[in-house]
Amino acid sequence: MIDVDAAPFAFPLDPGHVALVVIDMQRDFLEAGGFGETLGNDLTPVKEIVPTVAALIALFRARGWLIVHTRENHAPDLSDCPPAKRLRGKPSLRIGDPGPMGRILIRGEPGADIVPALQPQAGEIVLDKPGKGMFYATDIGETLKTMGITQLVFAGVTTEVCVQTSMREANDRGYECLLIEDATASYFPAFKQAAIEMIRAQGAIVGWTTPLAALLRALA
Ligand code: C5J
Repeated sequence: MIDVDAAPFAFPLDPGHVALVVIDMQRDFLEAGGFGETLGNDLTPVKEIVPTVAALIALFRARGWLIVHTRENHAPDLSDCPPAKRLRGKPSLRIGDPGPMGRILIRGEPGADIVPALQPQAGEIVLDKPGKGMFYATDIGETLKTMGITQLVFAGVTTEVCVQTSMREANDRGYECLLIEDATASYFPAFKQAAIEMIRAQGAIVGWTTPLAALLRALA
């Protein structure tokens, strides 16, 4: 075990059983004309973390540790998108509508792909998920179990929605979860901060949090 300086106390990283999960770093959430912007959000905070997420991915690649990239998206016929999700709110474009990067959040469309700077490499898992959480309607649980993964390090967007939901799902399934604070973002910085505090409250009730620098120091 390698002790990583984290909150609320050191995270005991197990090099043989850890994977990185990069949540939804997709063009639809980060780029102009995508779903995030159609909801009226300022993209600045989510774009800012790209270099830190790239450094985290490079760290895992250098050690040959598993990396999972998730993409929130839906089938072209929207059969996996409940009306309650598609019709919620007043976005200028709804899921499935044609936009400047193809149909919004539809599997295979340019906007649903991961941003160019964080493209997955061969051997890494790309997980398409129709929900906020990475375990809902996916087979990732079986895959991680087969690979002997017991710890998940989290990054990506947005902290309080798909990252936090996936961490909570993972925590309930028995994974030890570490969130890299500067490799995650929300359109609402206050929500990011609140999510970080909720995750690590009450003795790491959902998991641990730490900046990338602390993980780098521990693995140096
Ligand atoms: C949202 C996500 N915010 N990836 N998706 O709708 O957090």
